Amino acid sequence: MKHLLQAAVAVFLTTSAAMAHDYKVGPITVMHPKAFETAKTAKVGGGYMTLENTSDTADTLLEVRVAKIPRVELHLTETDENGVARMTKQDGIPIPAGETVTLKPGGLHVMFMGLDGNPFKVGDKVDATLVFETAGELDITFDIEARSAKDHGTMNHSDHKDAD
Ligand SMILES: [Cu+2]
Repeated sequence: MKHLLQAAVAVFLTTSAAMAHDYKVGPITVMHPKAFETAKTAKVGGGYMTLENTSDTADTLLEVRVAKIPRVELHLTETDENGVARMTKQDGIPIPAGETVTLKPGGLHVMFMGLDGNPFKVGDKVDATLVFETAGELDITFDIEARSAKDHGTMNHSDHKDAD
């Protein structure tokens, strides 16, 4: 009986953790890392997630490493007064003490570069390692999701140059 109960608890814990799709290292929680499906000819894809820092010390996301993708950068999309959006490479994404930073289309994002011929498909998973300045390294998985109508067209990465 005792063993049965332990097994049931273990299954419950495993299931709820998988559904939550959150990751934790020290005071940093990474929520729902995802990327959208890409066109067959796309060279780049965007990665999004929410980063929460519950400590009273600031941290910085320095780097995202993906074994199977040649280059991964951190980008910020900004729209100027003429409505022209441009992306600039960031040396890191600061996560202030006690604050939550959301990477989303049209703002801060992870840029997966050099996808040529290897598009993201819905249901695929991209294993990655996040490197934080203070909290250290954290293995996460980006879920590839369908691009919703709401997100579509918010940011067009198709003319983004691979070499910048
Ligand atoms: Cu970008």
